[in-house]
Amino acid sequence: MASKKQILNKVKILLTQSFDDPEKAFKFFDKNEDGLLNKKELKSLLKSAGINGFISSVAAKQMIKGLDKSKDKKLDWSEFKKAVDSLLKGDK
Ligand SMILES: [Ca+2]
Repeated sequence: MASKKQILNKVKILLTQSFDDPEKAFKFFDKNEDGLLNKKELKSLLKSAGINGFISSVAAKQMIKGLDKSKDKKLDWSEFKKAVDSLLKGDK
């Protein structure tokens, strides 16, 4: 099973190589344009990063659990940005 570090590294590669900035990535994966990334949208982000099937589902759940400060089971831009900022800085 892919470790959290490997998953985050794949997400980092996707964000830095496929998008000019994290906000564009956020908007791209926010398919229903409600300004939030739900589990399904996050899963498609993970799939684009090369994380498939069962793992993408588990990882999406974990990411929401860890990052969703407002407890609405979705990530808003500030929650997403905070995660991306620390990811790009290489923080744990
Ligand atoms: Ca959305």
